[in-house]
Amino acid sequence: MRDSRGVLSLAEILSQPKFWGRCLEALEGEGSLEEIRKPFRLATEWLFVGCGSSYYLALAAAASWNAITRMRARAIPASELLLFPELVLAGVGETAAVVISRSGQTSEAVRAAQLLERERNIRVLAVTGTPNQPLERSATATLPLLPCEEQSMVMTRSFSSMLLGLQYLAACQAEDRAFAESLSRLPATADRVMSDLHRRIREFVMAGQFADYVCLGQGALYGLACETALKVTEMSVSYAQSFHTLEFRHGPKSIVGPETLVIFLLSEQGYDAECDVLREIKGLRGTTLAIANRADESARNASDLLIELNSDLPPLAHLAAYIFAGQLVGLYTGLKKGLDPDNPRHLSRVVVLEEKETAKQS
Ligand code: F1P
Repeated sequence: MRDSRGVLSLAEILSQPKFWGRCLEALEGEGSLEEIRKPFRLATEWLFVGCGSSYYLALAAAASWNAITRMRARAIPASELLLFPELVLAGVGETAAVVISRSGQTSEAVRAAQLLERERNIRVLAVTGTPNQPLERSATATLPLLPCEEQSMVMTRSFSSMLLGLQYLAACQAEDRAFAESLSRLPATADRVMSDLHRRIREFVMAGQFADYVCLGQGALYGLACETALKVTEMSVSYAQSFHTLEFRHGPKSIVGPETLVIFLLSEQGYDAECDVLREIKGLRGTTLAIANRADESARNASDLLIELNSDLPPLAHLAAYIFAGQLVGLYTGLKKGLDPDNPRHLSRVVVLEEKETAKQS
């Protein structure tokens, strides 16, 4: 009997470069998304909302929105808005919200959209991989993304394609044709990065013995570091944590040993300071996997495995390609442990809460 464990996730991970190409083509076909953006034209600040992977996507999307549109943007989990609306909405100006959900059915995400629209007069843009679901019906507008058609329980290409869709929208908002153009060149770059990546990660995971996993990133990469930790946790039922890279020194580094795999998502802007941490963790005999656009000799020497994107695109335009390695570490670690990464234990594809549960929250 052929071992079908993880087959769905591997196919969806490897499909990302081509799927991105199709998603961006479909968005470019919509022009600069003027109709979609019209209801939000007065907004001076943006709130990005989601749950699980979609919250970590919101973190990366808010950072991208800040950088591309120069408008104030922040990310919060939907539950925080439902349980502490005053905390989240205190002192806000003319605000627009983006609610993200692969399924479009997650109760907290749908309830958050309804609270913003109906009780707080804040217009919501829905971003989802599944059309015609409650989230879309609760929002003022929906980003016209290709359906993600993801069969695996865990989010991989839905995560990265929704992030790209929001980066494209930010470029339209900022009338930044050059950034939109650089996004359209990303699929080719990603295809090259992905070409032998899954073989290298599989060999690295199979050769290693890890008890703990730590994922580090700064700026827009922090959201991807959180998602990397979640992928390792979900797909391999392993203990994984995420931190801002330089924060790791302030206590958490006490866990480091040879069986600690520390995954560094090295930015270009913070490269020197982040590489100081990489060298320090290598000095503590941690096992290090570093992902960078281009690395120097010293980073190469401090990495047990180094993945370079070698991209000529602006840093934010190749942001999404930093997620591949973490997705593959989660997948191959799960397979190595005899698990099925397509169906992590205890998880459901969508977290649907009974009405009373969400009512009590409002
Ligand atoms: C969010 C989510 C996923 C997680 C699991 C449960 O779903 O938390 O991130 O992997 O599948 O649901 P969604 O709101 O994005 O559909």
